[in-house]
Amino acid sequence: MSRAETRIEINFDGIIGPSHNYAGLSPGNLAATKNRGLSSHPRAAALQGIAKMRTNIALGLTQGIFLPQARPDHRWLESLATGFADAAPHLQAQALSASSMWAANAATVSPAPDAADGKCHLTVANLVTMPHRSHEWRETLAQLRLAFADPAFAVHPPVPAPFGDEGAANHMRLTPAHGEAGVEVFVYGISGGPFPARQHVEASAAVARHHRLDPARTLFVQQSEAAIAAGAFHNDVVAVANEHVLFAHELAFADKQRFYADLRAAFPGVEIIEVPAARISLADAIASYLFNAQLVTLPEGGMALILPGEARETPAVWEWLQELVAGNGPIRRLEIVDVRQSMANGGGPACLRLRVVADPARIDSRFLVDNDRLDAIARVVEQHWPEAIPQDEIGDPALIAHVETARRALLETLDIVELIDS
Ligand code: SUG
Repeated sequence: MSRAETRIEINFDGIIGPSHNYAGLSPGNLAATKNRGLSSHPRAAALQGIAKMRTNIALGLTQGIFLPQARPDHRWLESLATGFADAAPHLQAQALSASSMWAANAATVSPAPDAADGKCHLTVANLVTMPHRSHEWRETLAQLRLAFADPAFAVHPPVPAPFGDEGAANHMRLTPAHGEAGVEVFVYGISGGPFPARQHVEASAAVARHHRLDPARTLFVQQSEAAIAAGAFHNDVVAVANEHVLFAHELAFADKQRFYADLRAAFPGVEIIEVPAARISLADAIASYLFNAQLVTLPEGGMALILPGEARETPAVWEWLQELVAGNGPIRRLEIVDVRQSMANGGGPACLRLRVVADPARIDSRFLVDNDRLDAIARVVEQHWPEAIPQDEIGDPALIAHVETARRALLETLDIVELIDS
């Protein structure tokens, strides 16, 4: 017997793993390369992530989690015919990275109303451009297959290399309301000056086909080379969409006139809020992560931007935001969160979450959280997460034992033991 689906947006945040560190592994990500070599603070990092989830819950939003992956990734090292103790330092760092915390790069999600078969589709990102992220997909796939095992979902393995795919960070959806059909926008790069374009159009097109999207409601848009060259290694560093609102920097797209025209033709109700470069430079937008805010619809109506503290500290950005909320537009509220540990690796509030529009009753409830479950997670973090990781200690066997024990304790506490050896 079928029952009515109650489709809402759920934000799944990656819990920041115990091996969080600053190895500077992502060229083109200015924060990560600038902070290379600093000591990281995994415990504070994970607690900041938990506090952000509590902010979402306090706003009345539904919150989910993804678990940290097993690090170091011994299987990946084995496939390179080495082990952690013997591996070259750069391979050790790549095997140990906690980068799966940035759940916006876990997968691309197309909600059921957009797909010809009426299923919610998720395609795991291959993340092939950066070695330290190229091995995330296997555990991500296992985790998504567990969380979204219900036949309401179709979980696809990654598209093959060499076509780079970085998931939802390069995907936007515009719709009158989350549970209704929408227009899906896939943003790809071709070149970015000295930096790699991580999202390839061939990958985006393959994801759209897997998701059985209607070509009339699917757009492929090139990110501007200037944005990538300025440090916008993903589209979600210069643009974000929610329901009928697109919020973007003037220089985000290669041919914005054409994109805006195509978008208005496909969805006449769209409201485009563009930030002029004369008010906020690309450099300020990227340093403050203004566009890496979570743009969310509040249960009482209206939208809020959940911003990193860095946005408040950047005068041009904060001034512009004050004018935005004082006006009569859809964005009425600003919430500031402290995710500095993640920000120092180039990951803001929006990087840390994957949006899924679905009926929560269809999702494995172990992946949904309320404040009590967050309390339990925080207790494990406080007890087990390393307080600090100095960069010159990442090869230390004692540290490795520490992070492996910590992750196991979390999975046992949450009773998600299937993923321990996934
Ligand atoms: O892929 N940083 C991540 C940040 C990802 C942010 N995600 C979104 N914009 N959606 C990246 O560049 C740095 C890790 C290190 O250098 O150790 C890192 O991988």
